[in-house]
Amino acid sequence: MVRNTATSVVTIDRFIIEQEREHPGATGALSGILTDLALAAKMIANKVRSAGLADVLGSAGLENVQGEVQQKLDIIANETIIKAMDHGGRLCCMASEEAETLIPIPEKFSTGRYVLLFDPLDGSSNIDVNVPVGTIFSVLPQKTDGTHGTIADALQPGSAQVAAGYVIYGSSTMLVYTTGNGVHGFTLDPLLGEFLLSHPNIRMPETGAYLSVNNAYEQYWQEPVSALMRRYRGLDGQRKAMNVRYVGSMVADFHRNLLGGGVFAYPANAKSPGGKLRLLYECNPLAFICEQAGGAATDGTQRMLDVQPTELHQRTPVYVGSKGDIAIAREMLGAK
Ligand code: AHM
Ligand code: MG
Repeated sequence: MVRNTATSVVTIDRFIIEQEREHPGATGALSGILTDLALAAKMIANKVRSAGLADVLGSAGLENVQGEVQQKLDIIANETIIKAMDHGGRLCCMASEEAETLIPIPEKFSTGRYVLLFDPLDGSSNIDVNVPVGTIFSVLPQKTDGTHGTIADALQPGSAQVAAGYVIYGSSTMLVYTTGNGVHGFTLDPLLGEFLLSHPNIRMPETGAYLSVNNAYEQYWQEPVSALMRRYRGLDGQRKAMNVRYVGSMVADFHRNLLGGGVFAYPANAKSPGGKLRLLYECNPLAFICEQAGGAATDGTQRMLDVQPTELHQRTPVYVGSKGDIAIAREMLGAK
């Protein structure tokens, strides 16, 4: 008897359309945003792949072989996303970690009812040493009435997100996203140029093996944070020791912990009293994904997704990961 052992091949486009069918009232706008983001991700992946050749082709500020001026990769990624997303008629505005103010939709294009927030290339200082970097995105519904969005549309708590995701440019390129209906991962087949469903319905283990934190800041942490980290590392005898794994690229550290279980933490410290990472472009999208995979996230005082943002580039402390381990953080930090 010949058994069919083949698993079905599902492209991201088909998966997005099938998910949309489960929502009879859907207009297709959100699906269109996700499809366009997948295209932008492929374009950025191409650039990241040849980043090591930047010196050969011409370094920043110099002309490359085509006579074009080379730009830094995070600026290129930023422009790639803007160009892929501004003309689809689905967005009312965008905001990026690389842009100081709101990015408007040009007058010549029609607008839609969604807001896109993104970090085009997180961990970009790692590019030169060939460590994975990532793109992070968050989609919110427009809450004001005008055709063009305002800052109020971007300053919504993470619980208002209708979609969030990230792309990791690692040993393979993966796109992971949620629309509030589980977390699904797609791996880019470089020959086909397609993202294929490789990690359907990702679930995060209840407790984890990995702790991702920059221990160099230990001397600047307040005592409850130090005590929490000692707990995670098994030094107070209350918990099995976690392994410390810190790449310095949030997407890479988060991705490992999402699949294997664990905690990513960037606490406030005396040098960065408000934390370092951005609420809108980094912490909220990853918190949404984490919750959807069965995990949790806190800023050390309350659920991350409940924080009311007050400014576009707001920074926040963050503890995101396996539910059981974040419960320990909440208890030891006195969070809600
Ligand atoms: P960036 O947005 O400027 O790239 O900074 C964000 C990065 C994260 O990816 C990473 O977790 C963190 O900064 C590392 O910071 P540090 O070197 O202070 O540990
Ligand atoms: Mg960043």
